[in-house]
Amino acid sequence: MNKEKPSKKEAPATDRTQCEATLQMLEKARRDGVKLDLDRGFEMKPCPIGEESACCKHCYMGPCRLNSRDPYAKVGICGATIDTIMSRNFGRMVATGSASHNDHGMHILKLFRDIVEGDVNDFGIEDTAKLEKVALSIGIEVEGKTVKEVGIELCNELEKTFSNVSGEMPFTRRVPEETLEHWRKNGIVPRGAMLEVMELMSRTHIGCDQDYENLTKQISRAALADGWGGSMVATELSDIMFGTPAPLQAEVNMGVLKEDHVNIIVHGHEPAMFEGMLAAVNDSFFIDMAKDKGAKGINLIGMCCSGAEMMSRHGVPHAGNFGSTEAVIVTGAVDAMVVDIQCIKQGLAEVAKCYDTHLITTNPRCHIEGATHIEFEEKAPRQCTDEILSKAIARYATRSMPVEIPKQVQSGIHGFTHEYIEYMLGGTFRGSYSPLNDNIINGRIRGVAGVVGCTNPKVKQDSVHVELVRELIKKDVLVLQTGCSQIALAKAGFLVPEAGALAGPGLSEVCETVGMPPVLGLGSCVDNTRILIAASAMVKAGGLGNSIADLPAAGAAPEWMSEKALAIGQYFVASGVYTVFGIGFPIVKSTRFHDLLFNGLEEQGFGKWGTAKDPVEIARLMIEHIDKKRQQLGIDKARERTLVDMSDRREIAS
Ligand code: SF4
Ligand code: MSK
Repeated sequence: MNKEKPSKKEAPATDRTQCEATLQMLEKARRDGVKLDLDRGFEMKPCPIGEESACCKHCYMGPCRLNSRDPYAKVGICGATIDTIMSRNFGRMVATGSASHNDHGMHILKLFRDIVEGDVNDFGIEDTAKLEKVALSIGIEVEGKTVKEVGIELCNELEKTFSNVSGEMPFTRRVPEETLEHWRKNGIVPRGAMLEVMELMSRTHIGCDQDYENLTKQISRAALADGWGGSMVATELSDIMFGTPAPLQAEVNMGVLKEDHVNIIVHGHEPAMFEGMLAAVNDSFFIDMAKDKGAKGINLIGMCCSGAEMMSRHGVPHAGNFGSTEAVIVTGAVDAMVVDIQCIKQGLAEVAKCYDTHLITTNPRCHIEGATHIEFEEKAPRQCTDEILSKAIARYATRSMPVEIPKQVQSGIHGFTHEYIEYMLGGTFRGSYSPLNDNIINGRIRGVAGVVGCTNPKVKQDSVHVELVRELIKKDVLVLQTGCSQIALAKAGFLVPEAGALAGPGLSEVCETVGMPPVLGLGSCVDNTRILIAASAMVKAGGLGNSIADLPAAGAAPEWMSEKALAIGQYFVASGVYTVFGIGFPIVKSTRFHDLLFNGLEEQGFGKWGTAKDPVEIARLMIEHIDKKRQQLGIDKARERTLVDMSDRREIAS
């Protein structure tokens, strides 16, 4: 076993995570002498200048370090000011995040084209109704056309999402008119994602765009090319190919592992390989092979975002979020961890080696030193999946590690979508967002919050997510969730209708009437686009203003870590949403660029950024914003009346 030396000063493991299963595994890893990311994160001392983005290495005259305590005291060798340096650094992070989601979206589009053109036969079109709806939403006529004809037209149109060099991205047709017009006036309507990311990279080169305000426009444009571009393509086409989720019951946390089964975990972001694995594990040939080796069956489990996506679509059990991917291997029960792209820690290779687990990479865009690479090809998925199954079953037969599986498992309702919210609140024949808007206008629901994003070992895993959401629902704010945040709340038992009891009086009444949880899980991090579409539908339903910026809504990523999270944050801000990040923000305060992001953008009619570490403070900022929007809409008094009425009714009833 390859072990790292334990650190001399080890803080209690209870400081690292709120998830009891992860805690148990962290303690076991420490006993086994294996270092996990949760400990590495607390031990790493970040460079204070880098943490605030006050340094630049965009050319080799530098690197140049500015003083974040006195940010205007000096400039870089080329003369770049702190605002130029920070906006370029921030822009490059957003560019990377947008590139990641667009890369994902482009591969999904390629698979979709291969399916409709008949080049891939192992996957098909599951949701033809959604195919037509999406086509119609961007102006493609469907009347009298075959699925193949509509599919090809949709491919041709959506390809422009990536390849356009002028004009407007196809899905911008879904943006509320006033919001879109505002983007046009400010010159930030995304054209094509490749162009927007390329231009942002080019403009951040030494000696190019050295006006942080002008650069921020391109940062917004590249971010919008993510949310209304590649991410939206990924979500919509994945639904069409693999089925649009609808609420279902699913289990979350490490207790989903089974000691007497072959356990295979799939972790990453693209659904195709996971779908391939799902088909393969149900093949009786492999089930018999597993039984021959003494297992009771094959247990396929998800983690992180592809896990959230497969759980939403098919109810596949989920073992945990980003902060638990190394810890789960410590169980000794994982026969194979199979990964594709994004958020896959290199540290997994070392932990997998220590616990004799197969770590298998499957995607040509993501190899990991020390992992076994078995490439997945959509045209022949079984070549990859069958080899993985053989390896996992063989590892089960020769398990040499003691197995310790935490007992925690939490059942909850997952698989909400913007389509289902419309149906759930409006009914089968009159599906509509009006009932949601009505409940916001009458004040039972104070507003809507998107709480999303990663976990980050700089803070106790899951704790900020859970306390923030607890606070929001207590104050009658309906919470929409995606990604690793959704998994944190699922583990904490919030994704069940009974959690309505934790909500304030207005929200709990709505939850009880509709039979829904106060926290709705919408899937993976690319599925944040479901929130954008829901927000647009709320604007279109009427009564809450004319643009997304008018809505009593706010967003948060309280334990963010990835560049994708920053791109998501920026597309929400540019779309009109106040967005609060926890942990910290990579910008020096008291600078003009900071002021632009945290105040100026709102004054220009967009959303704005906020930041706070404490979950109660994040909730306070979000609620203050929601209340400000209620006041601007003139619906603040209605809430007071409704809540007084309800407490009166309760008093009479008791
Ligand atoms: Fe320094 Fe300017 Fe080069 Fe950046 S671009 S490293 S600030 S000289
Ligand atoms: S996986 S981007 S840690 S949500 Fe989408 Fe989770 Fe954040 Fe990765």
